[in-house]
Amino acid sequence: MSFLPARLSVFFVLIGLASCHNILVFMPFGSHSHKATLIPLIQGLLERNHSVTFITNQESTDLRYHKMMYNLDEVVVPNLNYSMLDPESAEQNFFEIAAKQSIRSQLKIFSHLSGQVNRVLDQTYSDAGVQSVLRHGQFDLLLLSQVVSYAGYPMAWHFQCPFILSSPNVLMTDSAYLLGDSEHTEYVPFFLMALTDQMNLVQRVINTVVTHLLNFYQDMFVFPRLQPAIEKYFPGAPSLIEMKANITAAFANTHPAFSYPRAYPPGVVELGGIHCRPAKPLPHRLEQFVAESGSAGFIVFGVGSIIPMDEMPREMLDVFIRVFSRLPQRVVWQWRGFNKPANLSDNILLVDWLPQQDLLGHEKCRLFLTHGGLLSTQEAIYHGVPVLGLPFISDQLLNMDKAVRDGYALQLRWNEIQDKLLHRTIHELIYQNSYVENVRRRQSLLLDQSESPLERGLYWAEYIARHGGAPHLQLGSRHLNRFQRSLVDVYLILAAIACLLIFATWRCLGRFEFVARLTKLDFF
Ligand SMILES: *[C@@H]1O[C@H](CO)[C@@H](O)[C@H](O)[C@H]1NC(C)=O
Ligand SMILES: *[C@@H]1O[C@H](CO)[C@@H](O)[C@H](O)[C@H]1NC(C)=O
Ligand SMILES: *[C@@H]1O[C@H](CO)[C@@H](O)[C@H](O)[C@H]1NC(C)=O
Ligand SMILES: CC(=O)N[C@H]1CO[C@H](CO)[C@@H](O)[C@@H]1O
Repeated sequence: MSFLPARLSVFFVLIGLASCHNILVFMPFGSHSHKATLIPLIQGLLERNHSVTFITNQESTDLRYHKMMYNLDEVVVPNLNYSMLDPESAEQNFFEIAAKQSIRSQLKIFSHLSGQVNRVLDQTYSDAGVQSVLRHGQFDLLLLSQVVSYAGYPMAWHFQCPFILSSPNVLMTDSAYLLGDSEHTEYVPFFLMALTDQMNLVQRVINTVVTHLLNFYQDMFVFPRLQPAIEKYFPGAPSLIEMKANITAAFANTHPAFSYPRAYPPGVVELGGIHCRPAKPLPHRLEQFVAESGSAGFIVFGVGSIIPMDEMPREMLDVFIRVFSRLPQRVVWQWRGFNKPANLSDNILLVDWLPQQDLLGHEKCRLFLTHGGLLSTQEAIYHGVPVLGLPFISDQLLNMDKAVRDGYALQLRWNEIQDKLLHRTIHELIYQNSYVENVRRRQSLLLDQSESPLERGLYWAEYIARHGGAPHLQLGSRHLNRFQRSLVDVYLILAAIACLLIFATWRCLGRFEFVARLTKLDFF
C-alpha cells in the first residue's frame, strides 16, 4: 500500500525536473553596467528552479544570496580583468579626455579595448574552472553576452545547444542579419554614430558603408586571427562565421521610450529597462539628509562605476562646489576616489556608494547629473527625473543627444563647464516644467507594457530552452545573402528588363520611322 505514493512522488519529481533547464551564461568580459542587464535574468531563472552556470570575469556580489539558496555555479576567470585606459598611454584621466573632445583620444580607448580582447579566448579556455564546465557540463541554453561574444560561439557548438545573444545596448550590427533580416541602414543608425532614425541621402550612404564595413572587418580580419586559438581548444570546430550564423535569438537593451523603434525579426526580444525597479527605503543617514531638503528637493550627481571622481581637475571641481553651494537644493554626490574635497557647504553630501535607483525614485528628487550611460538614462526615465548630461565617451554622447531631443535633458560638455552656465542649466531643468513633463511622458511609455521586461526575458529564455531552439521561428531568408535580402538581384533584373524594353521600343520606333520614310518616298 505504501508503494503507490512513493511511485507518485517520484513521478512528480520527474515532472518537476523535466521543466527545469541547465542554462549556461557566458560573460567573460564586462563591466559592472554590462553585467547589470544579465544579473536580473540570472536571478529570475534561478528563482524558477533552473540550474545556472555563470562564467564571468569577477565575482558578482549581487548573486551572493542566490549562490547560497539556489543552483548557481559561478565560475570566475580571474585573469580577465581589464582596463578602459591604456596603462602605457599618457592620457590617464577621463575628465581630461572628455574635455579635450578629441576623436583621437576616444579612438585610442577603443583600440586599447579591442587590443585586449585578443587574449580573452586563451585566458578563458585555459582556465581550470572553464575546462571542467566544458568536460562535464550539459546545457539546454547558452545565454551569451554580446561583448566579445565570439569567445562564446564555440561553447554553443561544443554543447550543441541553442544560444541567445544578449546586447548591453541596441541590437549589435549583425544580429538582425544573422536572424534573417537586413540591417535596415535606411533608418537604423549605426550605434556609435551621431545619427537619428531620419537620415538624408548622404547620411544613409555613410551609415550603410560604416555598418557593412564593420561586419566585413570582423568577418574578414578579426575572426581568421582567432581561429587558431579556437581550434586549439575545440578541435574540429567549424569557422567562427559558421558558428555565429547558428544564433537562435537576441535580447536587445532597448525600448521605444528611449530608443528609436525598429522592425525586428522573430526571436529578437526588447528588454530595455530590465534592471529598473521601484525605489527601496534609503539608509537612515541618507534619508535624513534628503528629507531635510524641504520643498526645494535634492539633486543626485554620479558618473558611473568606472570613473573616479577625484580625477576631476581642481578648477572643474571648484566650479561644481561653488555652484552647488549656492543652490537651495541639497546634493547627493557619489565620490569614488580617495581625495575628498574638504571645504563643502552643508547642502552637499559625499557618498561612496550611491543607491541610485532608491534616490531617483525618492519623491524629493528633482534632478540627475549623470555621465549618461545607457542604464542611468533608463533609470532616469523609469523614475521620472530630468537629466543634466555630462557625457565622457562613446554611447554616452549619443544617449544624451537623444535625451535632449526628447526634451527631458540638457547636456554640457566637460570643457565648457563654468559657474554661470552650470547654474543656469541646473536652474532651467528644475524650474521649467517642460523637462519634468517630458520625462514623465517617457516614464508612462516605459511602464505601459503587458509584462515587465524581466518577465518577457525569462519567458523567452525558457521558451527557447523548452522548444529546442524554436526552429519554427527562423526566417526563411536566413539562407539568402545580403544582396538577395535587399532584393538587389531582383531590382537589377527588373532594371535590365526595363532597359531591354526601352531599347527594343527605341529600335522598333526607329524601324517604323525608316519604313514610314520609305513609304513616303514611294507615295510622293
Ligand atoms: C522551486 O522548487 C521549490 C522546492 O522544490 C518549490 O517549492 C517552488 O515552488 C519551485 N518554484 C517554481 C517557480 O517552480
Ligand atoms: C548549429 O546548431 C545545431 C543545433 O544545435 C547543431 O547541431 C550544429 O552543429 C550547429 N552548427 C554550428 C556550425 O555550430
Ligand atoms: C576650497 O579650498 C581650496 C583650497 O583648499 C580652494 O582652492 C578653493 O577655492 C576652495 N573652494 C571653495 C568653494 O571655497
Ligand atoms: C589589464 C590588467 O589589469 N591585467 C592585470 C590582471 O591581473 C593580473 C593578476 O591579477 C595582472 O598581472 C595583470 O596585469
